[in-house]
Amino acid sequence: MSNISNVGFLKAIYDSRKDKEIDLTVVCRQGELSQEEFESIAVLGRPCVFQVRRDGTSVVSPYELLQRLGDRDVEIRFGNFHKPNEYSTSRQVRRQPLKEYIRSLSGRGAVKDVGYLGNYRLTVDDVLKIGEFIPPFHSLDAFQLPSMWLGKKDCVTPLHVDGIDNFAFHLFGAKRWTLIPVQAYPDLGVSVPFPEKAPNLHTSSLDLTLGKVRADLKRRGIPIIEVTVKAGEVLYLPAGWFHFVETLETSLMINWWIDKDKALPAALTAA
Ligand SMILES: O=C(O)CCC(=O)C(=O)O
Repeated sequence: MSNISNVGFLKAIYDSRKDKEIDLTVVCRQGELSQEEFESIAVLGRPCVFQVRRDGTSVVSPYELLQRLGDRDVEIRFGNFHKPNEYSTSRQVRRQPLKEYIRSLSGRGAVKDVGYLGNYRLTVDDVLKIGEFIPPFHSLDAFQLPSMWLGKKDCVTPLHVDGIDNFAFHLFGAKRWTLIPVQAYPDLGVSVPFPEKAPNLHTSSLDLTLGKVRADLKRRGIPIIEVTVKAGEVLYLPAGWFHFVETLETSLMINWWIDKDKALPAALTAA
């Protein structure tokens, strides 16, 4: 067991929740959420999956992405980016035209050769070129610039927590999110790799690609939730939830984190 690090919002979130019962259901809505419903879920710090529109415009194709943003160069992650101890610190990055990367996704290359376009910063205008993937419930100034996550089956992001609220729009494909609540922080072998630059990024040394690690967590009674999020759906992931993310099929996700200097995690505003 390690102590919780007093860096970023995590200690405050942990303290506000450590004695509360853990609700392990993710609210999943086949449709939109009203502002009131969202607020009632967010103050409890509960994850939620919903849709922003049901007219088909919340889904795009790789071809449309290529048409709209394909001409730029992007940074692709290579190497053992799925290994917890190497995550963030020793991954390699290569610049490549986005259109080439998109084409490589339909080839037979393995993820280790094709790489993962993870956490690539976009502008709001870039997002609007793809579609109306702007988060609801907050004003746009409360958010950092959005990030794009594009990759093929088997891309993985290891277990970590960002400590700020997140809206993740899934535009094509599907991802499985494994979620562990903040109450388990002391059991997850956590460190803070960049306390100055990214005080809310806390990473776990547990490799959830290994069945024995998952089995051990279950044996120790650590709560784990799995939720698959598909094209057209948005995952609202409140600050405090550790997440391990597996790409199940070629996927595009655009996420928006709240800017830590502009707004607190919703669950802390209720305290
Ligand atoms: O989709 C991924 O691979 C990781 C996404 C993530 O960690 C996040 O949105 O916070």
